[in-house]
Amino acid sequence: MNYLESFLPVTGWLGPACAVALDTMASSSDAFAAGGPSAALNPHPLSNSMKLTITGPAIPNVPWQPKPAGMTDVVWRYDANPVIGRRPLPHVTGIFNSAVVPFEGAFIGVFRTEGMDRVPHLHVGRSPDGFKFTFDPKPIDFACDDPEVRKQEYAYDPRVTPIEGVHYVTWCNGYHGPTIGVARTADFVRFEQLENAFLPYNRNGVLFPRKINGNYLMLSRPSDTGHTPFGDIFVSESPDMIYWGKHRHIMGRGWPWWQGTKIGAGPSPIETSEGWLLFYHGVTQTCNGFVYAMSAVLLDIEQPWRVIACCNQQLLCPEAPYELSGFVPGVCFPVGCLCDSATGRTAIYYGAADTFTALCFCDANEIVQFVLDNPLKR
Ligand code: BMA
Repeated sequence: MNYLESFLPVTGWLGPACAVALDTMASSSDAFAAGGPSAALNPHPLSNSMKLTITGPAIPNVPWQPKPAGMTDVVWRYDANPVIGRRPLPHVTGIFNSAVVPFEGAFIGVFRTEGMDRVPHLHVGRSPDGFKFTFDPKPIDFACDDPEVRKQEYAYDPRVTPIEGVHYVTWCNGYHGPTIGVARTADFVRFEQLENAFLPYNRNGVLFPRKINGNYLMLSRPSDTGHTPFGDIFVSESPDMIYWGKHRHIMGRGWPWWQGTKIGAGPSPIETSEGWLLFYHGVTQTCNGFVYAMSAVLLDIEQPWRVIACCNQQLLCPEAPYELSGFVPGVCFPVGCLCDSATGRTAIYYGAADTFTALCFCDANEIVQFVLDNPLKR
């Protein structure tokens, strides 16, 4: 067993019957006694009593595949991955780290597209079913009256967040170094670019899907100009999506090893009765470079800088061939998430090896339970 495998979910914990509703799910934390100093010993009382409620759209046509028989992990891959393969368009080396949302009964998204010069741009893509996509051939032409704001040396890792009927796009925007670009659209045809949210250098700007106490909230990860060897998740507030302040630290890199180097928010958080469910990436450094994996954390609803419980292990890490072989081997980078509030069925779009777009699935009920039962002890 290598050191990464030593943090994988313990085989045999849930067994084939684990895709059950939260209120009927039995917990067994004993299996985690060997999981290191952060292993949880006491299951959260939600296990046997309450039913989780999820606030968000019902997405009856959410892309979905049931958990494979015998699967003991709480996150499982689409068996026909990747959904966007190598060289998906002429003159395009890859489309990855991209966000998808439900739109008018189908799906739409903003996609990181890299050409033969490897400079990333954002394109709109559409899908009838969330599995097969077509892409606008030209990058998004953001409308913006201020030429200084419109300067965009590159654009990558977009997130799309609907708030009060408007879709906001946030991305890593090249303005004398990476910062967080912000735009809004009503129709995915016209995009209005707003002020960059922060001074450089910053990455992984992710909006909450509603105002909290009257303000917009954005997660971000202050960084440097390169392949940043550090990084914690912060949250900032804005009354108008222009001026951002009240910066609060949410959580830091460090322990355990899978997230020892840096962490960053993934898709927009999902509102649940147990807190905001945030999927995020964590990075560890190896003798072959960085390895990117995914986990989940629950944040307080009204004060999301307060962590209710952070999972004590990664939930998805590079194992599949398309995650291990590509431009940057060893990357699972979650960016988009579709959660059906009626069932908890959740599809997560993640970039694989900075080359492909892949899908994985989970039950939000089960993830919340798993995080509560297996919290990181810092
Ligand atoms: C990060 C970002 C991501 C990328 C990841 C792995 O710093 O640049 O876009 O997927 O590195 O290369």
